[in-house]
Amino acid sequence: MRIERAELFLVPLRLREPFETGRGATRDRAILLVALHGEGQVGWGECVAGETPSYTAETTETAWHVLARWILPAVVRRELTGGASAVPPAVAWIRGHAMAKAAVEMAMWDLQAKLADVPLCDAIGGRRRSVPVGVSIGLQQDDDALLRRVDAFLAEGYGRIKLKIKPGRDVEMVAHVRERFPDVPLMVDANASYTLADLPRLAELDSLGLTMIEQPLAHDDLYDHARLQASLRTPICLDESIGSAGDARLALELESCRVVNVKPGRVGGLAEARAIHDLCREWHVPVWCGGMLESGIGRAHVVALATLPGFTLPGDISASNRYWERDLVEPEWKLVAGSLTPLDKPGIGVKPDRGLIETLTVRRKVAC
Ligand code: OSB
Ligand code: MG
Repeated sequence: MRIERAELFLVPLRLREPFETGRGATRDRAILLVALHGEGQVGWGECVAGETPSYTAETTETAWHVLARWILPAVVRRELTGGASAVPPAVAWIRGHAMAKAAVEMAMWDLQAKLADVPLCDAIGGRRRSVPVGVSIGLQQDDDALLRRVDAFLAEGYGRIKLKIKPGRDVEMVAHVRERFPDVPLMVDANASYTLADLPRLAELDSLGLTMIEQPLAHDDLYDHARLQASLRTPICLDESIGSAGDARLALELESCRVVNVKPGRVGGLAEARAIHDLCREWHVPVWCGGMLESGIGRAHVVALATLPGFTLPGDISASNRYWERDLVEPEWKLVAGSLTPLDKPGIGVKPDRGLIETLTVRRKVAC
């Protein structure tokens, strides 16, 4: 397969409400889109890097730089025998920058599926046709505001609630939600804001019937996560700690977690995400698809991934209206009976609204 031309777009998009985690708040996203043109079709990908280097080291600006300077030249007008699976080896010499690489790899998957005239979920081996989803709720002003948000999302049909926590905003806040909603599948995400010294505090979460505690400790601390997991009944889920299938294997061997959050952007693409899914299946460890406040383009890739059989837990894959006044795709992602369903159309299925994207774009680059 041959890419004749690649385009990068930087599209500022304001969230309908700020999203606050233990590591800061986000209101304005800078959506970085990749379009790959080849053999008469266009494949779309989205780079999920944030505006600040607080989740991983990457940012929108580092990703733009590395894409424009090295990743696109490694794939544009080159013979990529094997299509999307030829992308990771072509960019393997570039250390790190998983999100920048993943954007191109995912665009290639879309292009390849479109050329084969099959939906992306079929192209990657997904069998399920509808994926039950949850919602990730940021830190709110106070517990009353949080209870109102939880209530509203449950009313919309989300089947699982994830609450962001941080030191000082944890046990009592979560207990309030649990009291008010005794039967709701509930979990928390600390975004690496605790240390092992907080063990007694984290152990208090054990009595709240949580399905899991996501990334309590530092991104590079598999050892302490294993010590923490040994003292908790609640399963630990790792997010930031898992950058590859190799990391996942280490985490499983060390018993650092009992659940894995898989994000194709974080691990360098759909193939690596699928490798983590396969590995966790062998270990009988459940996985679910995380989200990165993507536009509907990045979301389409995550929905396709979530159709693989091991994704037995609802992911952070919410509908377009949870994030945006107006999404960049047609049709927008809608929640139906607590699920999202990929369209039965080639590739990602949804159509990027090229007119809207061009209107909103503040920076564009063409590589050929
Ligand atoms: O930790 O899972 C996370 C968003 C941005 C960066 C990291 C995370 C998140 C979310 C929101 O929790 C997921 C979503 O709804 O897209
Ligand atoms: Mg997380």
